[in-house]
Amino acid sequence: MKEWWRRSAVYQIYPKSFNDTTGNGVGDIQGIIEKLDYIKELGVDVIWLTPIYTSPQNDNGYDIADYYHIHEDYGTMEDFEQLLNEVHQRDMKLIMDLVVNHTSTEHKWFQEAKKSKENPYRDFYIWKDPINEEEPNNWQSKFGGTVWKWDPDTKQYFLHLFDTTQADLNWENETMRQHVYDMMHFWFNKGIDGFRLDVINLISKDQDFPNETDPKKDGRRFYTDGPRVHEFLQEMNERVLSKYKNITVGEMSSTSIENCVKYSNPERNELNMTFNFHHLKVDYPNGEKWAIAPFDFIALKDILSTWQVEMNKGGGWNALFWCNHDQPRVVSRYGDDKKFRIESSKMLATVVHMMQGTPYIYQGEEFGMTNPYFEKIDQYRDVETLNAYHTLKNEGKDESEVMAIIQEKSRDNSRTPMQWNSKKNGGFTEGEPWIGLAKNYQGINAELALANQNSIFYHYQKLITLRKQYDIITYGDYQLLNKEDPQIFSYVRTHLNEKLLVINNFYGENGTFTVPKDLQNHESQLLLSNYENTSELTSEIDLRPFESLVILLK
Ligand code: TEU
Repeated sequence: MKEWWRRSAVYQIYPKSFNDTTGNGVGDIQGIIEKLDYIKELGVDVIWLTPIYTSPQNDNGYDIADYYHIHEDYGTMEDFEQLLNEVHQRDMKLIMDLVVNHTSTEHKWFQEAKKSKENPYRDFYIWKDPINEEEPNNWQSKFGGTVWKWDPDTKQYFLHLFDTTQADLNWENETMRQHVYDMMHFWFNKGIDGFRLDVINLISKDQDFPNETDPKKDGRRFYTDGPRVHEFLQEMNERVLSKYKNITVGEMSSTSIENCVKYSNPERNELNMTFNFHHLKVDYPNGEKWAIAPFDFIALKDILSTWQVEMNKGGGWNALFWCNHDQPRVVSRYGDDKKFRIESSKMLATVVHMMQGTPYIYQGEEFGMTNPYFEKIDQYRDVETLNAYHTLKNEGKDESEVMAIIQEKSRDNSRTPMQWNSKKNGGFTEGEPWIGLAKNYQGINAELALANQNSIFYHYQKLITLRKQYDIITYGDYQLLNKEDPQIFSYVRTHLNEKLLVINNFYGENGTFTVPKDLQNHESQLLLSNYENTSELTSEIDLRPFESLVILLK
């Protein structure tokens, strides 16, 4: 349990929206280099870069056309090598995004594969004949519509779980797998420190490709945590990962705790840790993303807590996070991005950073960036959002209703440019940004945050410092308190003879927290709070709106 990454924090960069040095409106690698001191200042140990490989950018780089080259808007391989070197000089590590559930249809493997059924690359992808002149089954794409795309030349369908230009790789094919492993060696040999593995739990499909019989379901049960996924990851570990000192985090779509224990328990030699998304579905009414409902607070506590306890029990390890490039900004979602933006951002940060796992911070989260509240569909860029817009319209919803949903749910909520300062385009670009900025950038930006010792930025910095100072944050057992409390999320961590009490008021009203009997009469020390003058630590603690307290008990 002593591995370095268990007490690390990771910073996620979405290069397209991070920092543009060329004026073309798109972020680039030199832009990242320019900001490394800023990232270092936050205190993180690792940087994760979302895909920077050659790509037609239909899904902002998750559609890779060439794993061995840098996308031209981002720079060159020399720029990348410089970045890696500069990251290492600052004593940080760099992990890349490994997208191997699918490639772009522009990838040369696919270009070959579609030439004929006999092509040696044909079997790198998943092709099926029509059944009764229709799609081979009724599975639904994550981005809407069928997962099957017809190829008129060779008269077969190919599978795409995501966009029609993201063709799923056939992991049953050993040669294909070897090509993936070779590519991973290439990047490790350049000196990278690991990978975030995109939707890695979807790579093994039920080879019968059964029809989904439940009309409420989309077929995902036939490829999520599929039959051979653990075997494939163990093979990848044996052939590649075990040969380097590195960190791996798997992105697990619709997964289970049982599987995440398997993916991340070190004894099984698969990955180091896993992302799951169950805590980010508590605002999906009836499991539906494209609809609006207040979040279910009790469910949120229950889900996060169950994962804390069960992953620990099974020897697995959680990646902790609220935000990434696919999620709306958490302060706009579970916090209050107007009246209590600062307090609620800090409170939310505390909730996950004091849990067991490795925390991930998504660019802009560290100073409380909000959703942009774009009003028109032509301000959105994301393929999933645009598909959803048409689907919702086709269902008969009117424009204002559809836009209200998209404002809350679009992945573009987190993809607007980094707000560096109050200047033109928030200092992101001198040109025309590829996607607009949130209008609030003059009041919410990195420069302002750095200039104020009470900013959200320094709260994150303190959380990371505490993680380095107190073993209990990394190793302590977790127990949820007051499960049914409709306002307060409190939990206690226990390690050796210490306890860490974490109390969070999740709402904009005052509240009271009663310290459980067995935690009273301890010597207590306040490690962190999100208000300047701190509350009195009695057995009944009065909490102000979104107040958050971290208390060490001995
Ligand atoms: O996302 C996987 C994924 O399933 C989602 O988070 C997805 O965005 C969501 O289900 C849509 O509602 C990963 C990447 O993070 C995402 O950006 C890519 O689009 C996707 O894989 C395909 O590579």
